[in-house]
Amino acid sequence: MDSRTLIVIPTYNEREALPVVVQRLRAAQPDVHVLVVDDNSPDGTGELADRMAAEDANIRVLHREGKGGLGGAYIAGFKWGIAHGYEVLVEMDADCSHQPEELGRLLTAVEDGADLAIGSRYVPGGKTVNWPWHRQFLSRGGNTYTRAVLGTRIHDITAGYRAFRRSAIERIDLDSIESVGYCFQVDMGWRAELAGLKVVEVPITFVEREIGDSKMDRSIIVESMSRITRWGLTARAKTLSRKLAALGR
Ligand SMILES: Nc1nc2c(ncn2[C@@H]2O[C@H](COP(=O)(O)OP(=O)(O)O)[C@@H](O)[C@H]2O)c(=O)[nH]1
Ligand SMILES: [Mg+2]
Repeated sequence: MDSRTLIVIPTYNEREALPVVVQRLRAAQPDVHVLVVDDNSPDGTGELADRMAAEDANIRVLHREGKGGLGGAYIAGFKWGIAHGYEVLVEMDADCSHQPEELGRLLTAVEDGADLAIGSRYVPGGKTVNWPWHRQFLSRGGNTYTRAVLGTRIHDITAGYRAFRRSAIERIDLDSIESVGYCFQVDMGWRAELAGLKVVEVPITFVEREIGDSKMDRSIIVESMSRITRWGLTARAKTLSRKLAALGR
C-alpha cells in the first residue's frame, strides 16, 4: 500500500517522541502519508509537527484546540482522511510502542481482505516489552472483562495499532461515538464486529515508550469500565427481550 494510506498519529506532549516515530516510519514505509493530530500540546509538539510538515510533503498536521482525548483526535483524523480520499487509515501511537517496522503486517492483512487489522499482543506471537506489571495487569484484565461482558471475539480489543479499510470506517457512524479516551478502541472494535466486518488480529510486539510520559490516567479507566459495562448490559437486555418476544409468539 502506498500514498493512499494515511497514518494518523495523535499527540499530546510528544515533542521528543514524534520525530523518532516519524523517521522510523519514513524508513519502513516511505510512501505512506502521515497526519499528526495535536491537541495544542503545551510542550510545542504542534509547532514542531508544523515544521516537520513544511519539510516533508507527506506529513500533514491537524490542530485541535485543547486536550480532547484520544477518541476525538482519531475521529477528527479519520474524517480528514476520508475527505482526502485515503483508502486505508492507520492508528499509531507517537511513542514507538507501535513499531513502524511492523506496519507492513497490518497493511498486508488489509490487502488480504481484512476490514480492520488489529496489531495484537494477545494472539500467538504477540507480546509486550518493558511494560510495567500494573499496566500489563490492567490491559489483560481489561481485555478479559471486555470479552466476558461484550462477548467479543477480539483478544486485544484495547489495542491502538490498527489499520482500517476506508469502507469499514464509512460503515461506522463516527458522529455517534461518545467515547472520549482510550475506550474509543473498544468502541470501534465492537462496532466493527457488530457490523459484520472482517476483523483480523495480527501479532505485534508492543514496546513500552522510552521517551516522554504516558497519558493514561484514572478518568480513562473509569470511562472504559462504565461504558463497557453499560454496552454489555444493553446488549444483554436486547437479547433477553428478543428471546421473550420469541417465546410469546
Ligand atoms: N491528540 C491527543 N493525543 C493523545 C491524547 N491522549 C493521549 N494521546 C496520544 O495517544 C497516544 C497513546 O498515549 P500514551 O500516553 O502512549 O498511552 P499509553 O501507551 O497507554 O501509556 C500517544 O501518541 C499520545 O500522545 C489526547 O487527549 N489528545
Ligand atoms: Mg504509550
